[in-house]
Amino acid sequence: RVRRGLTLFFTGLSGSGKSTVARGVAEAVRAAGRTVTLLDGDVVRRMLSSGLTFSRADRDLNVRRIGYVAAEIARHGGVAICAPIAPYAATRAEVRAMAEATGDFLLVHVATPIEVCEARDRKGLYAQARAGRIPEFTGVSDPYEAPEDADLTIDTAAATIEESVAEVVTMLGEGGWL
Ligand code: GGZ
Repeated sequence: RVRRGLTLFFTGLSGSGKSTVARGVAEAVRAAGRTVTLLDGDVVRRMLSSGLTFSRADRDLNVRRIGYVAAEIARHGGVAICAPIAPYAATRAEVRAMAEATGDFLLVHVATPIEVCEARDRKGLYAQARAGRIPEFTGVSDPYEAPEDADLTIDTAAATIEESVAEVVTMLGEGGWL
């Protein structure tokens, strides 16, 4: 059976749980027999977008690069799972349009409240941002435009990681992507 390629795009704040959920979903989709490529924020910033800052222009460039690679993966029938912050609605819309030209596109909003992300502060970045040491930090001193076109919204403060992963996997199963 030939299945359509898919770009599964997670968006959310730093510390929202995007990467953790994306990794869990990647594992489950792989176990279902599909070819999966995980384009995680950290790795992309190192391998595809090294040298870019967190200005709007550079974030847009980063997110477009991710979208382009994902769309190519989907063109060949793969599942591309992306997990950048992607704070701007217009740029996400561009990526959706690009990805829908070569396959399917699903947007998952990881809507964990900022208070929770900040309380977790696994890398100490929120504390640094509050102290003014990181100038354009998303949610603190830089915008995050919550999506109005999400195919699914999850909240890792209200559910376990396993439950969050299961919600995404259920959507994929129901839509015929697994
Ligand atoms: C937001 C920043 C910033 C600023 C460094 N704003 O929790 P993390 O550490 O691992 O995830 C964040 C990551 C965001 O990179 P993305 O490529 O996903 O962002 S975007 O989609 O906007 O291009 C955070 C770290 O980089 N980080 N400085 N100023 N996050």
